[in-house]
Amino acid sequence: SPTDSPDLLHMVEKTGQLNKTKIAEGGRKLRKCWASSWLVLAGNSLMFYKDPKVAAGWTPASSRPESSVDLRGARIDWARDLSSKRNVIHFRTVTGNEYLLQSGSEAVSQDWYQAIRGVIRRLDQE
Ligand code: I3S
Repeated sequence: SPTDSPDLLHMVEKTGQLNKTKIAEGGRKLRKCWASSWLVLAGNSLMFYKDPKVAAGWTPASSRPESSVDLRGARIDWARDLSSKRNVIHFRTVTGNEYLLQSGSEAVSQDWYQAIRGVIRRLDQE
């Protein structure tokens, strides 16, 4: 967990707000429930918080996320038939948990796509 991993203190790659919904758990389809979420990409993990964490000195070790996914072995692509919304990222963890991430801004979604894909690729090479 983040609180057990002091290395994460130095490894925050990206933070920001996106719309998020989980669409599958262990390969089993879930009903969509879109909600705004504060994302922190750090180390091997993408962490989801209810509220933005913008205080000076904040680190992932400072507070437990609502949920967190291990990006090792994950797959990412653009959601095409999975939502009527624009700029929707789709990713799937090795355990079969699937999420959609969305922003009204194409640039914001593109930046997140590249950042998450970068982490997945780095982990693939380890
Ligand atoms: O894939 P779906 O079922 O069209 O997803 C829509 C629904 O989850 C809907 O909620 P209800 O299940 O209460 O009707 C949401 O309000 C929509 O946002 C979902 O579709 P989009 O295309 O926005 O992901």
